[in-house]
Amino acid sequence: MTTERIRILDDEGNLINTDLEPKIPKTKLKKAFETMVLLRLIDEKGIKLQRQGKVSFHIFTRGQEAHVAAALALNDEDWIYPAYREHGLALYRGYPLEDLVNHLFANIKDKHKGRRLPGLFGSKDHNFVNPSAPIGTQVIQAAGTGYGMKIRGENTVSTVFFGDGATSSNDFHSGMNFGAVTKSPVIYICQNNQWAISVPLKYQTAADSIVDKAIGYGMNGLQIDGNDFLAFYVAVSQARERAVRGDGPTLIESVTYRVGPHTSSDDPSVYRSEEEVKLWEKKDPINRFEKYLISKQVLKNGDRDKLTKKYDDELNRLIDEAAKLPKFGLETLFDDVFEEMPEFLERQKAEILQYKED
Ligand SMILES: Cc1ncc(C[n+]2csc(CCOP(=O)(O)OP(=O)(O)O)c2C)c(N)n1
Ligand SMILES: [Mg+2]
Repeated sequence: MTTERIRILDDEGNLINTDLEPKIPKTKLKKAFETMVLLRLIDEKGIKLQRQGKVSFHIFTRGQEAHVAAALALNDEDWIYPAYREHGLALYRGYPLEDLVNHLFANIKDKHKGRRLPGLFGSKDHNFVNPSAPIGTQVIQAAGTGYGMKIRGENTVSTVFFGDGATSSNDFHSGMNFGAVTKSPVIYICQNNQWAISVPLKYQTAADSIVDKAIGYGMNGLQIDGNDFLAFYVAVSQARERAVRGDGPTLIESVTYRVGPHTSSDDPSVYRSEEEVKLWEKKDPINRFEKYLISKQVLKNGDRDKLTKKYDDELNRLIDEAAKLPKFGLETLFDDVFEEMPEFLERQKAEILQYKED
């Protein structure tokens, strides 16, 4: 069995479900659209910088930009455990673009001191937790955070994003079960983008759909068109209402597609067809949202080009500045681990510094 998929906009961006159409202030809609346009540009620039050897790695959000809707449906105090394609949530919450660019360059201003893969960033100020590289680990972390919120009687929720591939991990099971049994305020969002690098969805589950798993854990389940901004917003809003009411967690399956490669290290042409990608490009979340916003007079024809130009200029400026800055020295690898550095590390540090001088 599969729950009915929530869709409010059709593939072209026409409103097809007026009953479910959410009332969102125009300023928020506009800000969300701007964030999505910015994400697309970050992808375009990020991969070029990686190919030029200026940054070491790029991870794509292309095709999955509708996740920004979750930032509008949540409160800023709610915690977000991202996977690694949810940059839009941090940006919408005010994470400075300059910090993101410096992080991508792993330069001296990188808040993560060059120690994390570019794109795997977090921010304590924005309740946006550092992503974990091992797939799925954030699911159980988010469940624990939700349980903590419940014990403290806080009016907040813990939200976790993960991929279809992550549903095959042990942590998915533990995290889903723990959240459901403790009736904690957790929102589990599976970005089912059909692929886990080169492994297609059919090898992740024998179930008809990922949302069906909610039944087995005894929790609420919603399936949405994950390229439909409005459906994303409505599902997260509903899940949040339930969670803070004390009715427990929800699993949201967002059916979407990873239009870009897995990362800058991947070549998807060796395992999937061009036709499949083209089919999904027609369901582009930004185009659909733009059409809706024009119909609501939030945007005008031509506004997107102006926004793109504005962010293009801003990104170029930040990139130029970031590229000029030096990297953290090798010796900083030894910082922040022990309050007092053990003798064996002192020795290793001295050895490294010696090589550096050679
Ligand atoms: C435990 C673990 N196994 C394998 C990997 C290598 N790996 C990195 S991303 C990835 C695919 C994850 O797919 P999915 O959860 O669908 O997320 P997507 O990349 O599609 O957004 C894999 C297998 C890893 N990081 N951690
Ligand atoms: Mg996937």
